[in-house]
Amino acid sequence: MNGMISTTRRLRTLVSGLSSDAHMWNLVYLQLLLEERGHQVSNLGSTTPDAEILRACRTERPDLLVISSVNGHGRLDGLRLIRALRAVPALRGLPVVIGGKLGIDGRDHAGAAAAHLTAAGYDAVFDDAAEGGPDAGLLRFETFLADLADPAGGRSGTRRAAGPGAAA
Ligand code: B12
Repeated sequence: MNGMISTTRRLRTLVSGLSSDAHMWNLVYLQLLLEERGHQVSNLGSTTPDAEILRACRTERPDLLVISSVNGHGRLDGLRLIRALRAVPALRGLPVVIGGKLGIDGRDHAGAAAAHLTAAGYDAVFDDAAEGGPDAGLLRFETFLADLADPAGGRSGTRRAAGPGAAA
């Protein structure tokens, strides 16, 4: 025993795709990842309208909203969603992240897009293009989760870190 007390908590998370995006295995993957780390998941599925995501956030009061998009429209759909969500006073403090294949152009634009999404209200952005593939983003996401579940744990402090190329 070293006298340290673990304060890690089980997060209640909402996982969702965005309105234009029909892909679903990305959502299943994230659900399994979160559940394997001990967190509770409510999965809203693919092609979910913004209004449905906002309704679920208001009624389920999650600790974290995880948005995933891979069809290339995530930068636009994700921007629209976060603006609507942050306009709701009760949801201004809700931690929200977005990740996946958020655009259809290259790495440079991906960095700028991550900065844009963070400025609009995301706590973190994990864009495969900006990260050079999904693995680095998933690793950063795991650190983000660990920080949120145990803020006293003293990891890297990734909250409000947009990702490569983005203004923190
Ligand atoms: C299966 C598939 C489909 C199926 C989906 C069926 C279904 N119900 O899911 C169908 C045929 C419907 C489809 C349609 C389209 N698709 Co599609 N599809 C694929 C495919 C082959 C596999 C996707 C998959 O299931 N992957 C497995 C999951 C587990 O992994 P993933 O989605 O890659 O997600 C990973 C990462 O992105 C990351 N991640 C994702 N979200 C998040 C969130 C967070 C927070 C974090 C940290 C990480 C993270 O982690 C995941 C695990 O590594 C990919 C190509 C490929 N080989 O990957 C194309 C692909 C995703 N599709 C693509 C496109 C363009 C389309 C269409 C627009 C094609 C068209 N012109 O109609 C449409 C869009 C339809 C729509 N309305 O959304 C492109 C997207 C390009 C881009 N964004 O740069 C891809 C990459 C193909 C390509 N190389 O061009 N597709």
